[in-house]
Amino acid sequence: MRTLPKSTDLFCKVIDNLGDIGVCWRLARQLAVEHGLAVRLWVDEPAPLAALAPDDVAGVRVCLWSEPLVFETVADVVIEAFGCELPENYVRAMAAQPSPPVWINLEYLGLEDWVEGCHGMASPHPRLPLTKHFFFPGFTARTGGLLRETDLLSGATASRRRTMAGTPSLPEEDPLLVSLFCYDPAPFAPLLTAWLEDDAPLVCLVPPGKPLAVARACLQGDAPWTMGNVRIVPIPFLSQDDYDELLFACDLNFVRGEDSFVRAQWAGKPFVWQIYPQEEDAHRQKLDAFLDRYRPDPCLARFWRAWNGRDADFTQDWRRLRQALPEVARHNRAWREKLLAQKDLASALVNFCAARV
Ligand code: TRH
Repeated sequence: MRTLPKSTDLFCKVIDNLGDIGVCWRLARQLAVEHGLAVRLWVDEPAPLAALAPDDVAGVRVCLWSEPLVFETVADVVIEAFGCELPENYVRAMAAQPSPPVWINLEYLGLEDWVEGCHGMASPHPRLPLTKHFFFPGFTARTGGLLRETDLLSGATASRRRTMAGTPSLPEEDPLLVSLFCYDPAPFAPLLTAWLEDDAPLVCLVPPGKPLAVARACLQGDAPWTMGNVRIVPIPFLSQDDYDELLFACDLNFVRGEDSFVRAQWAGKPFVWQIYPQEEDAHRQKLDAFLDRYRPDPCLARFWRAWNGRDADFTQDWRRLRQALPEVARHNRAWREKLLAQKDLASALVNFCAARV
């Protein structure tokens, strides 16, 4: 009979931005709520978590990661998120257990084909009787899958009206509702020009931080900004659950990094992805690798590349994309169906560990 793990220690370092802790929180919550594990989420900087996840969740204890780590027990499953390097004293305690825990290195989302070959690979510790396993989230059955809560789609009752109600004095016509989550080099100025040259009414909701700084740099006066048919409306930073709802509610989502990118795919709405920029343009290959899998309408692929810094005529590219949005939405719903056939990441992780505890 397989033994199921009962407890997990999940270690997360907040490097920059919100993706690392965003992914770790979702995983911690799902392991506790859906798989009954006692989860300790060790994080070196808890402040961003308070904004993402304002409510406590039964089964998840958030603990401050300080060195040397203060702990009493070692969990059955130890997850090192994104190669964050476990505290030395904790690793020694792992090795001293009568039966050592399952040690998982949770990797960043894998986009390229080589990920299948590396998913699940074992790496023995050079000195201690411990083995670390690499676990890659990804888009195929031979990877660890994607984070997806069981009730994500059944609970997706996002109300467009509710989102709209939060935006003051909207235009009379039914505008295209857009959310904008991006990094600073996003070419928002030419996009805004394209929106202004287009006749379609549009409302763009902008969260605080980098997205608002990007928008503000192109605008004058106080928010909210209205220019012709276009309104740019700052919104507060939302909890993850509310942000998910926003993605379901909008007609077009600009997302970035890793976690919001995956959530936009579950929302099944048209989205534009700004990939996390890497040295020597490594991210461009990843973007192309994903486009090869996802195979969207060519005008969307072109728009994504433009949004990620390639040469573009935004006026023309935007007009084409806007006209193609119903088709893009259809394609995304079919893409979502395909992804739904995969096991979700938390279940895949629990199965992987159950075979090894
Ligand atoms: O913040 P990011 O740019 O994170 C990035 C990536 O994960 C990248 O891979 C990693 O290397 C780098 O961090 C260090 O984008 P991402 O991944 O979309 O994470 C944002 C999180 O913030 C996500 O969990 C959604 C959440 N969020 C909210 O909860 N409320 C909000 O209002 C917004 C705008 C986001």
